[in-house]
Amino acid sequence: MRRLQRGHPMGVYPLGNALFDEAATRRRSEGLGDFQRLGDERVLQLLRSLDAKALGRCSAASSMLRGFTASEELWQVLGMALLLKAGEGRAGKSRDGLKGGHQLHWGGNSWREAYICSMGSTPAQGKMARVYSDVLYRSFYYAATELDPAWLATENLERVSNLSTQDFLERFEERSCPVIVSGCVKHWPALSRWSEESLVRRFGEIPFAAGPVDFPLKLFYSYAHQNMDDVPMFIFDKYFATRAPELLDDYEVPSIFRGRDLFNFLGDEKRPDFRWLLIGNKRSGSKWHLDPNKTCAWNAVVRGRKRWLLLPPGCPPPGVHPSKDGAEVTQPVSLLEWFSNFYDELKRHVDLNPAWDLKEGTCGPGDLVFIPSGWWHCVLNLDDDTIAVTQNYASETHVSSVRRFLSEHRDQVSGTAERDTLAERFDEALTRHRPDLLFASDKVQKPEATAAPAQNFSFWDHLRSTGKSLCFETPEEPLSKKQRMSETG
Ligand SMILES: O=C(O)CCC(=O)C(=O)O
Repeated sequence: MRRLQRGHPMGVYPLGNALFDEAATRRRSEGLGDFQRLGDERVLQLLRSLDAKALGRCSAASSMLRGFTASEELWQVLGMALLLKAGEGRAGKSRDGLKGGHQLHWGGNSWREAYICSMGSTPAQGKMARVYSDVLYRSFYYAATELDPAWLATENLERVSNLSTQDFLERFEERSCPVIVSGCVKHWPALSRWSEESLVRRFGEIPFAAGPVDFPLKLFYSYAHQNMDDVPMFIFDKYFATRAPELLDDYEVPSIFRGRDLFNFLGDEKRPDFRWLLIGNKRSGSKWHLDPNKTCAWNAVVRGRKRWLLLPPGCPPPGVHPSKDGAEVTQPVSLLEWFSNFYDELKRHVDLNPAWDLKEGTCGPGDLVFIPSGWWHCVLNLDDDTIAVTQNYASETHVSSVRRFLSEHRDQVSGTAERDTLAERFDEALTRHRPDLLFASDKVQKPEATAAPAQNFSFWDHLRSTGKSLCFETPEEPLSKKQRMSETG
């Protein structure tokens, strides 16, 4: 059994624990009043429509509502709204004059505490809610469970070093094989220049994108060290080259990729987004996905370690649901929830189906992973202050599938405001600079990579194949008689 690192700070427990508390049902009905008939998800949904003041008033009404209103998801939305307004203020386009209004400060250990402190108030401390709810407990459980060493045990992603461009092309890119190139970027100045301390000194007030909001870097690190999120936010910023151009002096495109990106012919302004800075703490990371526009990518680690899982084209992992046309990918669970509930299932499936060629590996500082076009991948950061740079590119080896994607799936083209015309603009650029490729790829038009028939797993497949429901296990503190009989407030 994986161990919890701590108990829920507001006294929320899994629903099953209510069996041992005689007063649980009465406390719920009295504590929720007219809302007692609603399921927990519905109650939470109602609370989502309240502002911070109303949430505060509700929380004083009963211990049950104290538990519900402490839910981090409610306060994260409010906190992110503050960040968005601060961003509008910075850009000088705040509609409601909030420029110079409340800024988010990361005081405390949670979005709730941060928000309340940012408003100049002090969060109420101490009183535990003693609420039994899987809906409320679930995110805390995945935020507080230790990583399972079994998730990190396999290393079958090929690892090479000192690779020439020719070798790389012949052995990996042309064959669509992922690989870790050890020490590929160990000479980058970034390896000695980038860390929390030095980056905050250089760029502490500069905003970087994490999810839908921009965090000033200093605030981001405060958040990253002290949050209770099951999906910790991390910096994934495509604008870093304009926001902090000095960062470009600290790294270079590795020689095996240099000068081979055909999208370069479009110029920096017109090409699709292609480079990102990534900074995150342990447990943050990227859910299963495919890279945009059928590009290949490299991802180089500057600090910390990243755990990689990759699956070939046409092999979506269990718990991940691509739509029929591939336009949407739904992974309803968080990354850690996926590892907790689906990793073992994937391993069993891989044992039975050799086409599901699961590759697993860990990259450390100076290492780089190559992700071929069309490969599924997810990434878990294993250390605090994990920093990486990633770039996507379109090269000669897979230009035909990129061209086909751009012209046949225009609505799925991403990373550019002019998605409808990217196919023609790319072809024009190739006509000017590499007409040979245009001609060759017109003739080749390889069929889409189909290493194995696509198969989706549902929640019910999970139940059928494992016989297990998704359940939480938690250590329970013994209840005192007083707590068992405690009344609603
Ligand atoms: O480092 C990460 O979190 C993964 C980035 C990634 O997978 C991507 O950019 O496609």
